[in-house]
Amino acid sequence: MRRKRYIQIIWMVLLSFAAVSCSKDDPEPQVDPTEGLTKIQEFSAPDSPYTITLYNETGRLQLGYTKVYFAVTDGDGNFIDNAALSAFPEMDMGMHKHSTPRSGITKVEGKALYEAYYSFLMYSGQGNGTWYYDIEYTVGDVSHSFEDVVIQVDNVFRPDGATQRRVIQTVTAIGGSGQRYIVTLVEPLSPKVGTNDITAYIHEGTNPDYPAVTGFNLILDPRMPSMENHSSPNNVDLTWDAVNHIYKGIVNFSMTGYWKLNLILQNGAGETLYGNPVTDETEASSLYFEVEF
Ligand SMILES: [Cu+2]
Repeated sequence: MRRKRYIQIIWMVLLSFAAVSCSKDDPEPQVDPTEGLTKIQEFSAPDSPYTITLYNETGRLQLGYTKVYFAVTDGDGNFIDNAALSAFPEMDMGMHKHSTPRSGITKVEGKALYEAYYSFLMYSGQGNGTWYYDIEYTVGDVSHSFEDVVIQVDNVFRPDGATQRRVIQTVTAIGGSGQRYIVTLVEPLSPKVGTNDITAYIHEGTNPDYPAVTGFNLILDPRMPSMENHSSPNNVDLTWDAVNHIYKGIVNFSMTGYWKLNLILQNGAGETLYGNPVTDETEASSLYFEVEF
C-alpha cells in the first residue's frame, strides 16, 4: 500500500518536470498582431530584408484624423517587435510642397505593432496635389528606406456620399499675430444619440513639423441648422487631457441628423483666437465641424 503511493508521487513529480521542460522548448506561437485590422499599403523592395505594412480599422487614409498601424515582417512572415520606424508624408502641389500634422511612431504595448496618427490637411487630387511617403526602418543593424511612394488620401463625405464633410480646419488667429492653427476632429468616430466623447487635436500651422499645441480650449456649441438651429443640453467644452494628449469634452446629440459642432478656439489665458458665439443673428461659428448620422 505504502509502496504504491510512493510510486504515484514519483510519477507525479516526473510528469511535472516533463510539463515544465515541454513549455520551455516549444517556441511561443506568434499571434497575428494585425487581426481585426485592414491593410492599406505594403512597402517592400528586393533589397529590403523587411516589409513594412500599413494598416488601420478602415483600410483607408482620409482627410483629417487618420489612425494607422505599422507591421514589420521578415522574409518568413515573422512579426518584428524591436524595430525603429520613422515616416514623412509630403504633398507635392507643383508650386509648393507641404507635410501635415502627425504624431511620432511608437510601439503598441504588448504587440508587434507600431502606431501613429495623421491629420491630413488635404485629400489626394485636391489642388492637383499628390501625397508622397518616405518611410525608414531599423531592425538591429539593418536600415532601409522607401522614398517617394505615392499614398492615397481619400476625401470625407456626409452620408449622401457626395457632399464633403468638414473634419479639419486651418485658421489664422485674430489679433494680427498671423499665427496659424490646425484643428482636427477625432471623435465621435461612431456618433450615437445621447452623450458622446468628443476629442480633437490642435497643431501649429507651421510646415514641416506642425508642433502639437497643448493647454488651449475649444468652446463647444452643437446645433441642428435644419431644426431652427436648436442646441442640446449637457455639452462639455474641450479641454486639454494631459494623460491622453488630446483635447476632450462631451457632445450630446439629442437626435439623429446633421449637426454643426460650432467651436471657439481659446488660448490658455481664455483669449479667443478664432471663432464666434452662435446667436439669433449669427447661425454658426467661423470654426466648426460637421457630424451626420
Ligand atoms: Cu496640399
